[in-house]
Amino acid sequence: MMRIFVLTGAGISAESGLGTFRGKPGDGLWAKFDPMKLATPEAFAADPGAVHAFYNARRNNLLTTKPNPAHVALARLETELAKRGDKLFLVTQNIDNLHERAGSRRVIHMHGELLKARCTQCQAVVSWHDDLETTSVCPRCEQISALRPHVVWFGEMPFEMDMISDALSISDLFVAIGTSGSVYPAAGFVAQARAAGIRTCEINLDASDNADLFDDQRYGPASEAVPVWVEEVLLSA
Ligand code: BV8
Repeated sequence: MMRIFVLTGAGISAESGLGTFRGKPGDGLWAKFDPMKLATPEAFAADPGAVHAFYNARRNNLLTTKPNPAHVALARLETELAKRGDKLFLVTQNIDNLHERAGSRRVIHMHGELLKARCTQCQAVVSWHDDLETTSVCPRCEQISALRPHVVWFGEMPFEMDMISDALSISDLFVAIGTSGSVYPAAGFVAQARAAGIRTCEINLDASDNADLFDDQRYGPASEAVPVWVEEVLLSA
């Protein structure tokens, strides 16, 4: 049984019109927001309105975008591998739902999801497509001003780390797509794979911070490079 572990980052959604964290300053959404300052519990405690505005702008933008061929290719890879009794384990750092909308059935959102809100009182996680405000009411416990975006901020523990680590340790191939390799613990997965003797491949627009840790590197826009790579995997498997 062949097991492929794929980690995606902001770069896979760039061609769908979503900003990346370290892209060119001033491109689109990121011109007016500094994610490194706003994606923190401290920022939310100090100025919840500003953090809500940051995520509301991204949520509204997300609802106007669609998956690109890279997302579609990974959904096809999942289906085709399953048909042969092989397995794709897809982990994304992204909080968008483009993998799901492209047809991926199993997606681990280690940094949470933009279209969900979490109640800081009752911990309920609810689907949320509208603007979140300090006046928003929890649909479960009806507490006012207790809802936050269901995303992992800097300094917070990413979700499903045990499951991710277990899946990585039994994989035959680790592929990082569209990630700068600058945020931990996700950026540490390639070193964990290498230590376990697992082959590693990076697909990116250009070399990431930890490019030298990858056995193979493929460069180009994800919407072109990912479908080509998927085709090769399916022809060779
Ligand atoms: C934690 C959700 C600990 C919110 C995000 C050492 C060890 C451990 C931790 C740390 C450490 N040093 C520092 C830390 C703390 C910190 C960290 O790593 N800081 C960095 C800045 C150094 N890490 C954390 O805080 C993490 N938590 O460590 O908890 C802990 C332990 C015990 C108990 C409690 C806590 C939490 C990190 C998660 C933060 N949340 N997102 C939101 O989205 O607003 S991170 C956010 O930034 C993204 O989710 C993503 O993970 C990251 C950005 O990374 P990328 O996805 O790679 O995006 P980027 O823009 O950087 O790169 C885009 C890439 O795409 C580029 O390479 C580009 O070339 C490429 N690209 C562009 N266009 C295309 C393309 N590729 C292909 N095609 C294209 N068209």
